[in-house]
Amino acid sequence: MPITRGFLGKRRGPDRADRLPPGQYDTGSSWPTLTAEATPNLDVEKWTMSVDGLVETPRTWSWRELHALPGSTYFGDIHCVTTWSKFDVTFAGVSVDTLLEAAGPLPEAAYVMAHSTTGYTTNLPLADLTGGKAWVVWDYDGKPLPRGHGGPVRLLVPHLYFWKSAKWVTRLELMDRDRPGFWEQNGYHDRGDPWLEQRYQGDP
Ligand SMILES: Nc1nc2c(c(=O)[nH]1)N[C@H]1C(S)=C(S)[C@@H](COP(=O)(O)O)O[C@H]1N2
Ligand SMILES: [Mo]
Repeated sequence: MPITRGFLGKRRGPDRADRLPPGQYDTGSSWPTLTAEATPNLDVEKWTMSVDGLVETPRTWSWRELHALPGSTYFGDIHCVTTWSKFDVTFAGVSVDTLLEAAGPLPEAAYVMAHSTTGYTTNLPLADLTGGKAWVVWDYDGKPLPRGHGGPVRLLVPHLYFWKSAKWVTRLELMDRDRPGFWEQNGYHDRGDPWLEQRYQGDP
């Protein structure tokens, strides 16, 4: 079948249908807000980012110190377990690799609990936070991250369902075994890979 110029002209990068994990729809330009707790008014002068637990050297960065680290940007898609996906988003901040390298994970560290200032938690395999797959971000589309979306700072783990991207993140705790976070205790999957449709406990 001949492909017309008009059809090709509408395409941006890989086929958008191929970028939609099973059971997801494209939310377009809208970006739903999903928050279990009250949105905090986080003061960056008091906020700190820590990496602790099973590490050689527990580390804590102030807002200013975090911004002095080499920056890193994500451009791509995000996927929420409530079935919306959003294409072509840009976040900027620092790679989680940079923070982990500074703290030095111990050999027995295999899982991480991400903690928010609000008490929200979510668990992840350490391997899902390394290798350029996860960020601590404060900038969305070239502007400060909106408060409702976790501003001034959130975790970003875009290859997993978005509940793993803890808003108002303040701490990454390295652990030797997996422990369920907030949504995971409430029936959601411990890993949450959208391409495997790991939505609930018991899914593959
Ligand atoms: N602190 C905190 N982080 C959170 C949540 C939350 O309720 N509290 N919800 C999670 C869920 S279920 C999703 S889908 C995304 C929603 O992010 P958004 O509101 O920016 O779309 O944040 C995740 N991070
Ligand atoms: Mo979600």
